[in-house]
Amino acid sequence: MSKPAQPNEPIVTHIYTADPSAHVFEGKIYIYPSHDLDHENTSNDNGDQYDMEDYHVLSMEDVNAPCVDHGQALHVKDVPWAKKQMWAPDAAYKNDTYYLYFPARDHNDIFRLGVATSSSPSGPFTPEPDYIPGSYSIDPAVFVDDDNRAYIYFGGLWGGQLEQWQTGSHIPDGEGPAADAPAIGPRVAELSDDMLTFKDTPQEISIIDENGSPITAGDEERRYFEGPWVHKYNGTYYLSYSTGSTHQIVYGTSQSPTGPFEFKGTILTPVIGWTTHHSIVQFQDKWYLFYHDSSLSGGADNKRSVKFTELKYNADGTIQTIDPYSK
Ligand code: FUB
Repeated sequence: MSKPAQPNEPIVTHIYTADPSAHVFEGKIYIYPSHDLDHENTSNDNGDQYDMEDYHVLSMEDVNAPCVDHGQALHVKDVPWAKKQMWAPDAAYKNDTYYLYFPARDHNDIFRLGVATSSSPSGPFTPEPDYIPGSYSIDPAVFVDDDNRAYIYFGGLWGGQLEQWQTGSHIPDGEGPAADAPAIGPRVAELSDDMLTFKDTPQEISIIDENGSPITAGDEERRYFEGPWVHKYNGTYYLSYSTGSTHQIVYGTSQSPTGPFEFKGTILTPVIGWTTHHSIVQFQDKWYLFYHDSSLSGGADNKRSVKFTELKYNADGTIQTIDPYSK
């Protein structure tokens, strides 16, 4: 019998896991992470060291229970359009079906988003034969609103190739904007009723400061890098994300699921390892932050472990900053 989960400790230690997307399905917490491989890779800005091949689904009966690994839920060899690098996934439930959304490089080395389906939250998942038409870049996150409309958020800079899609078409040598120009925003598209395609062309989300001015590309403490996550609290939409090069999880709020989002502050201070990636979920009467770090591997960027901790709001709806290593 494995040990009960503990806040700020790896929820599993028999494999490396990262990029956790947590949801409550069928009364339990299900976690959809990346599955980091235990191999040596030289790190570079293109993210070649993140060479993952499959997904495992994890679950916890509650936050004090042992975490269960349900085994392999999808492998890249079973996805006809995908070549390599199964990066951060997410899952959603609608139409009596569980949907797994995932990025991977296609056979032209372009990151695309795929979807796979299952009748069970733990999988296994059956992939659609082709990627979602019109999809690109990485880190899909799906939010199903109270009115049952579903939105997919995605995009990541550098190895995630978002700079290559600023015009909406693919420009392989596309570069980021000047430091004083608006930063590149994540993308959002409403999903079709069958959850398998975009209803419309993805739109760029604007992230603004308290004066209504766009956050600029040079503002690396606040600008969007990767790992979008949207949740709703007291009727307000929260978009949280990684700032990449400054290694924080930050957030903004909006009255619309498509923004603009006004920048509010930091949720998670930097963790051990280059990447930071999270999700936020309500379970029973508390809210939890799922995140990863590289502590178990002694700091290897590409060998991360999923952890969780309680997330608390202030009375005005702002989120209290979490330092995962504070005693
Ligand atoms: O795990 C591979 C990539 O690293 C993810 O897609 C990013 O969000 C970063 O965590």
